[in-house]
Amino acid sequence: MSKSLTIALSKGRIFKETLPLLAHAGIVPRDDPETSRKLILDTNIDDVKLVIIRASDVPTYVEYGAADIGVAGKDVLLEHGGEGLYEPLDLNIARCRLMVAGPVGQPEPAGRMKIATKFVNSTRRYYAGLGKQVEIIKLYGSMELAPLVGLADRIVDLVDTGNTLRANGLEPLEHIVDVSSRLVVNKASMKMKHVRVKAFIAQIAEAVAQRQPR
Ligand code: PRT
Ligand code: MG
Repeated sequence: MSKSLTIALSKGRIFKETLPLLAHAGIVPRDDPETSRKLILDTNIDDVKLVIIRASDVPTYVEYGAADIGVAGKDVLLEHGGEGLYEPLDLNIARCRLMVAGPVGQPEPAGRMKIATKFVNSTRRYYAGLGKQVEIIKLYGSMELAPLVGLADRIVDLVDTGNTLRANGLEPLEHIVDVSSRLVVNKASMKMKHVRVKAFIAQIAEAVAQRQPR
């Protein structure tokens, strides 16, 4: 197995917030995924490449070894299931909260509530833990719309500033879990590329520790 490193990232907030951490490890991409259409980015180091994929695909690429390392939100990892990969480091970036939200001032309806979300597994676990029977409606985006059009009583979504909820007449109701992005590592890469992967993790950990806590 070659000792090259492939790192899987999504563009947008995770890419932006990971860049300074990579720089601390001496890795600088040669292209900007926001402007380039390339899906594989070379870096200043010959055998280090970045693959740019959907946030929710990162655990799959890393689990199957298409990437040695990845950066994924805890929300995504909770949905994917964590058994197939290592999660050695909390990067403390792209932070937000997974929450239950609903229309402002609307009390909980009697009977089985309808909950719209793309976080089906986390939602199921949360309500099972409360011992509440709910109907989960899987959506792929724009969850905020669901209560406005009568598709659901509540949504489960990520909240940062709360502006998206407010703009749609919704309010945060229950906090499910704090979310931040994690470094994930392929299990075989951790063994076969041990020295290189360990050194990389140590450099990223140092960069995280040096950042000001938010
Ligand atoms: O967009 P795509 O479908 O490709 O995938 P994605 O939405 O999962 O990717 P992306 O890049 O939007 O998010 C990547 C990761 O960033 C998520 O998996 C989270 O771990 C993390 N993150 C941090 C967030 C937010 N903050 C966030 N605020 N992801 C999404 N949001 C959205 C939220 O879903 C809601 O629509 O922003 C809106 C709420 O923000 P506020 O500030 O209005 O509360
Ligand atoms: Mg998005």
